[in-house]
Amino acid sequence: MAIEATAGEVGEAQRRPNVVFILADDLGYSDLGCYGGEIATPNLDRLAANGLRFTQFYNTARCWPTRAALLTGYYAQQVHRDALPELGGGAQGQRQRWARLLPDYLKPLGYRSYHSGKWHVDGKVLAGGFDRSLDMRNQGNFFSSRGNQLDDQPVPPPADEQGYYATIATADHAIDCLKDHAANHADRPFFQYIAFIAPHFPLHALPEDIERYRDRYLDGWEKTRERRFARQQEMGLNATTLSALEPDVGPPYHFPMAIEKLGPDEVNRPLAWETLTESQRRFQATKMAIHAAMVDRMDREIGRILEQLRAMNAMDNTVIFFASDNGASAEIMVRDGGHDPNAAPGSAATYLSLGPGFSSVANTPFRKHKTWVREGGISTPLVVHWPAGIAARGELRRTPAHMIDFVPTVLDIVGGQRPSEWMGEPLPPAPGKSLRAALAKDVTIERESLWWLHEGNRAVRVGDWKLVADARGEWELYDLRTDRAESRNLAAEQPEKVGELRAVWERQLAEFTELARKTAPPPGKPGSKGKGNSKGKSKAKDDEKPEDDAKAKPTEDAKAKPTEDAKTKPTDAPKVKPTEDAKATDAPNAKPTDDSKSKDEPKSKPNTDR
Ligand SMILES: [Ca+2]
Repeated sequence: MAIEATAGEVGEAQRRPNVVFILADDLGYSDLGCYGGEIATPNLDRLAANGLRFTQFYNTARCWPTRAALLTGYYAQQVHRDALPELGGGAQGQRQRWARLLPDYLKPLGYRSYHSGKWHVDGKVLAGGFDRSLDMRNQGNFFSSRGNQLDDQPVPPPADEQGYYATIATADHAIDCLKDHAANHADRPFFQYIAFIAPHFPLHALPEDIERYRDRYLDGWEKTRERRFARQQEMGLNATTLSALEPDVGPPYHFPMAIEKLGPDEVNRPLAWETLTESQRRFQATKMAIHAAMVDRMDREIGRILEQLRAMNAMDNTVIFFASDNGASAEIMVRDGGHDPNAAPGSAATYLSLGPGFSSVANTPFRKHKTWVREGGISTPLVVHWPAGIAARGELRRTPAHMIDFVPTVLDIVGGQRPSEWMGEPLPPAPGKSLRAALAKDVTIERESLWWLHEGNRAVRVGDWKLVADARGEWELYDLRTDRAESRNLAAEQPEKVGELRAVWERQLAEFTELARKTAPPPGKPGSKGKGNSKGKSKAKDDEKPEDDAKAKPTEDAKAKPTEDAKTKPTDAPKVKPTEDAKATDAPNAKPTDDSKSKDEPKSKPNTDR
């Protein structure tokens, strides 16, 4: 579908800005220094100081729906990339032919497009309109390139992978694309999409990076959270209180075997730090040190990419965005290469996850984590830097905004537009809004609502009101002007407001279902090839291969992994015996937590996320 630019258009293109979107994986709202974190992120902080920070930018709470929303400009449910109650869809869903990615809209303006890092979109990268790609398919071991693809072709890993680290390799490829662009395509603008797999689990980091944070977190999650919140208050990020820790909210999926493998130092609830043993504290602080090291390293590598942009004299007229695909994760599991408790934490032979204690820190000041659509699951930093196009330096932008806004914002900035049809099929209206006005001034971008649904967790935001429910939970109402901590449920006091927002949520659901139904096979009939959703059993789809490739030694947990459609096919979900559940929470000093509470946690759900 390549539409080559004419010579005249290329001349025009020289004045169009380049666009770089840097996406982190499972990074929390407060992990960057410029959002209150103590992790050293000087490069991103500098971008923020010379640009903008959005305080209410949202993602979809999960990897693949966020990437779909980011690159298509549609809610993931509209393009089969997240499940609808009657239709399925999700990590294996395939976009409709009209659901193009941003590079296809930029190509007519002369843009070249480059991808480095995680993909997790359906289809091949180059078919999505990118000219070059490093597809970081090995997301189970940061120290091996095994399974990765260059321009959609497998590349055998070198015999000696000493010195390989995924975050560095991602930046290396991005820099290589930039150098190639400068050498061979300097007359054209570019769109660069850099999707780091950090700081997603497994917690793998370079020893020297971990060393800088080794003892930093020994005073625990409550104190670290309070310090982050205090810095956020100084910055004036949000008018809110600090949410209370929720000691009965653990990982969203239950893997009792993982807890067993990880040993008695693992703690799967954010219990009071003072109740943990010395050994548990050290173990938990070490996990956070590795998380910090992964973020710190990512920032250093971003620094190298920025250096390359400077060398090309491109910093001024390149719009750089930085965000995270979902909130930090409370998940705890062991898969891929498994976990050797005797290996150095953070090394390739270990498989650690942040877990709910320090994930609550990463998501300061908000509640809950990745997969939930509470503010902790769906809030991300958004840093925007563009010296030639943004006059403000170091300012905050308070308008609510969402990943669906990226495509319309870029098209507005570069003077492009979506075609009205693609190969004879009309493009349905897209829900996002251009944020261009908010780049100039701290204005609110008007819209009817923002909408969420993920694994039964659901929410809608209208103005400053948010209606939210955990899966199988009741609707709750919050006033986000003062309560992004979601601490004071106003549903009982304001039943009319609840009804109003609920109607908006349901109408959107009906609209998205109607659109998706046109292109999805009916439930239970997964036969329609190439247009299907996740209702089928086919696990060997492209976007699932990385797991298999990386799975040198499938662990028991990996084997027990429920399928993507566990929700609609309960029989596919592994049975979690109550006794195992109890065992999982039985870490020494950990007060047995009420597992019945996990009514708002999807049980034994898929972990196809990467
Ligand atoms: Ca993610």
